[in-house]
Amino acid sequence: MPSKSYNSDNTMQKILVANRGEIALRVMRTARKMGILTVAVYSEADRLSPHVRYADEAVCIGPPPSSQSYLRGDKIIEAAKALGVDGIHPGYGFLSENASFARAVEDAGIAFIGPSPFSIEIMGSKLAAKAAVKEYDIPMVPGLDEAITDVAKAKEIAREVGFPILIKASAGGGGKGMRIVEEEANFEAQMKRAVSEAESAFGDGSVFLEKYIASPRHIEIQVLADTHGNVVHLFERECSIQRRHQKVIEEAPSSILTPEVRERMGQDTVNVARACNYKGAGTVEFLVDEHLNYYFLEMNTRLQVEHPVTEMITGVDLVKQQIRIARGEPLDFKQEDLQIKGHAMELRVYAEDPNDNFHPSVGKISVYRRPQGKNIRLDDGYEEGLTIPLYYDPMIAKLITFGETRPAAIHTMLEAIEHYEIEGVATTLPFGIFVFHHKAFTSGKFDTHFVKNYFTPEALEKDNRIGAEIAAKLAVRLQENNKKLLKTPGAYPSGWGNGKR
Ligand code: MV4
Repeated sequence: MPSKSYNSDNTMQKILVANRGEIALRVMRTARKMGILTVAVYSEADRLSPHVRYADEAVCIGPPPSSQSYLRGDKIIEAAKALGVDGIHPGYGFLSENASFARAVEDAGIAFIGPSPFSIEIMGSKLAAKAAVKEYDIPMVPGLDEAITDVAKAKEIAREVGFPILIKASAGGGGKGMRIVEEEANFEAQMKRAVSEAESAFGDGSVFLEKYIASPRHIEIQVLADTHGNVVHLFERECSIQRRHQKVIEEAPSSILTPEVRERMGQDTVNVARACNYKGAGTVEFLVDEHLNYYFLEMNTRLQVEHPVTEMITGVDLVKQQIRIARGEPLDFKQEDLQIKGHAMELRVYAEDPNDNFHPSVGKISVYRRPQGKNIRLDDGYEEGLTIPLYYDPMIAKLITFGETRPAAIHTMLEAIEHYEIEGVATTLPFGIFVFHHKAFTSGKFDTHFVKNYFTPEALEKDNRIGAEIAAKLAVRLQENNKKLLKTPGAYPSGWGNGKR
């Protein structure tokens, strides 16, 4: 079904970005570099936002709540038609994995810069995804990969698979609707709870069973697929440092994969993409255990928050490739042209207070000074004097650093954090200092339980003192050093422009 309005004379002149904040800006920067005009949409809460000022044109689409603005696909398409837009980039979150929206965009004769509604739909259901990849021999967690409601039957299967068992809601996501069952005696009660929870939370009580992997690492692989049958993977990102299913720190490559396992996971990722006739940028998520056994979990059919670490180690601009693919052009490179160069870290800087259980700390950013320098990339969506609205995700920025080695990337991250000044709201910057100093993190011996196992606000206090000392020493060193270290204008491995507007 060639629903694309693409033809070789039509190179996409104007793109609307159906998103806000840092990701809207990030997409528009690449569009501009490619000579494409940009259209921003914004809610009444975002009138003064950088993404609105950066765009060539901007349209207000409604009141602050997402349900009345950034989730209003109809209004967004209407604006796109009125302004003669020929491509819509959805960013992440909001409408990015909404198959109906993707379909409505294409029906309006506009290119959806992302996969087909068909791929989005399949991968949107964990069970459909498992069924789709079945013929490709992708490793999956032992269990039962179909919905089950019969408790007695489920118990029998659980016994065969072996405890502990994880019951997952088919319609769940982000850790919602999961229940661990440690032993057979608890199975019936837990399953009944899981079903009724799934019913009330998702309106769909179907659940499935998996062996519970107790201390996994979360490793995902980036994939790009064009409309000419070329599919390549861009290696892995490790996202094990998360808090209640919210990622906080990501890196590429992972410190534990061997070249051999990386190669197999890459091949499997390409096959997952082929299994759903994928097109565009996507990510395949795996759980990896302590023996480096890995298991396919799901596929995310969007550009991910943490995509910059992949860009840093491969030199590929993922948004540029997304746009090229949407225009029907082939990928710029082949698998054998890609290699991992160096190491990248990303810290998500949230307006949340790590001293107060990561409570959102929205309000006005009274002081905002960016760290800058070689090997530092900052993807942000705010400026000094702006207010962080309470209506959306409270992420202020992504601080990304690069190094020849993992320790070098960590070192540069700690320096960058020290030179990042944000006042007026509490942020996760101190939490970043805690993690990047922690032995379990620096040694690479950690799993998805890192935050729960090691983090306390008291540990933060100690780090703050160490941080102050480091900052004082650095300031002295810098003066002596002729400001060379931190004032060199951005030099990314791939020549990334770090310049803000
Ligand atoms: C698991 C698991 C252990 N065993 N599945 C959490 C979110 C969802 N995408 C999958 N998740 C998990 N599935 C089995 N069979 C542990 C998790 C999990 C997790 C996964 C990735 C990153 C962080 C996590 C934190 C807790 C649990």
